[in-house]
Amino acid sequence: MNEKGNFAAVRKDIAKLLHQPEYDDGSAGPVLVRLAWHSSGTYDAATDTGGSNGAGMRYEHEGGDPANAGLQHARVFLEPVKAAHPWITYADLWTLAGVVAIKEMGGPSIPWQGGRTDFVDDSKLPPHGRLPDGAKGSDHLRWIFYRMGFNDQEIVALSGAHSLGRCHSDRSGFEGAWVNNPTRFSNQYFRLLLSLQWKKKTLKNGVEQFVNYDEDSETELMMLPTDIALTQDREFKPWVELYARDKDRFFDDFSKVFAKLVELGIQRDENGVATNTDNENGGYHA
Ligand code: CCH
Repeated sequence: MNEKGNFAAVRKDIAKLLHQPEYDDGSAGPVLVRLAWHSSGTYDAATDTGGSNGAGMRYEHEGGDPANAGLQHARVFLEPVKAAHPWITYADLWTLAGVVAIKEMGGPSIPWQGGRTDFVDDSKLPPHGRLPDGAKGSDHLRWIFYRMGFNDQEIVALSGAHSLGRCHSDRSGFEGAWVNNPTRFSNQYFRLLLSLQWKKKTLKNGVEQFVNYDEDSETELMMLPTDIALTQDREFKPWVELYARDKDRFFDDFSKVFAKLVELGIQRDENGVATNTDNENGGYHA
């Protein structure tokens, strides 16, 4: 069988590399989800710039955005998969890895289509500052996500990805995990947002976040100011409440919105082939 286009084989190899006993909580999954999100979340609908096409994070302009600190780990995890399937573009590999990781960690199946290119169009490069800043509030979240074309419900659904992974003081300055089992996709993030008492804490580096310390288990969980903002905003809060009590609804909505996220800026012809590969526009292939 011709290996080119065999995304099922790529999916299998991504699933196999998730188990990383030496790394974080033992899984590459969360950081791969963040790679998929940050590669896509630079999109600006008004100017049709940014987005996953081009895999611009390979280069200093985008890879060097402080918001992307730490994502080199995710890219390195995926190098053996790229080596085994050299026909796949990085833009497809990074978005597919997020989709596979979510499923493997117990999350929903997410529709995904290949066809992104690694062609970097200089006129479409996103400036720094397109990704959200966890120190801010709900106005900032709307400013960032409306720009991509998301609404309030979609903002809250996407935020549920914080049931995965953790903050690292040497990457974002924040520290800790949102939930007790950060390698399991669930609606726990929403349940804890509502059920625990969150107290402001200033870390040694001066960064402010919210924490809950449980004396019985001696564990501290955290929330970003942007996470807490979801419970303090009249439009966001009902969605937090809905997703906290209805896991199936959260999984359905998350699947749709993550599929939309990784498609931002990808134009396809009627056969599903991505068409925005303008080679004459001063871009370059890697
Ligand atoms: Fe996030 N996220 N995220 N996030 N995020 C961080 C980590 C993860 C914000 C800030 C941070 C989404 C939305 C937001 C993941 C998925 C998503 C960190 C810690 C910060 C800070 C980084 C570090 O130190 O390593 C803010 C602000 C927003 C605003 O909405 C969305 C949307 C998604 C995906 C759908 C995942 C997964 C992680 C864990 C990464 C890891 O390495 O464990």
